[in-house]
Amino acid sequence: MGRAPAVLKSVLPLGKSPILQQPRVVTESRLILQYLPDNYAQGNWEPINLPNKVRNEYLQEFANSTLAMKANFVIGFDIIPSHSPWFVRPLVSGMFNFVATHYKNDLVAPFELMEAALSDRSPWFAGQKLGLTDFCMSWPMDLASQRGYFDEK
Ligand SMILES: N[C@@H](CCC(=O)N[C@@H](CS)C(=O)NCC(=O)O)C(=O)O
Repeated sequence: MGRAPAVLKSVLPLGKSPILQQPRVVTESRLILQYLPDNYAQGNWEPINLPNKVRNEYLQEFANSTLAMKANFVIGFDIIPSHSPWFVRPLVSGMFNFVATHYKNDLVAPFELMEAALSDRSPWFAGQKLGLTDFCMSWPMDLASQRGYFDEK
């Protein structure tokens, strides 16, 4: 928090990134991700049939709410010890590593659901071809990957 350049506040009072500025201001990553294919992908990211459409709707919501929320919970507790003064760090680590581990375990079921969603027939989270859902998954999964919240093997 507080790391975004102050100039962003001139576009959006929250001063957060990402912000799409042209041809009009669009904020919130989910809306930006929707805006780009709606205006530039010429239907290429559209689900190819009803089952893929239903799957897309569900997994997009899952990525942006369930998965992102759980991943944010883990990182929220995970970084507290390294941001606390050195003299209380052992105590703080003892307390917050415990909570972070609890929330890391809470990610196991969502990861299993994601694993089960992929198959030879549906190799993308969007279904039979790449779509918006795959990009929505990328933020929480990048976070989880960089922080080592799952076994990539
Ligand atoms: N719900 C917003 C979240 C925006 C947000 O929290 N952005 C973070 C980066 S991912 C930020 O700008 N952090 C810098 C800061 O808070 O100063 C979205 O999805 O775009």
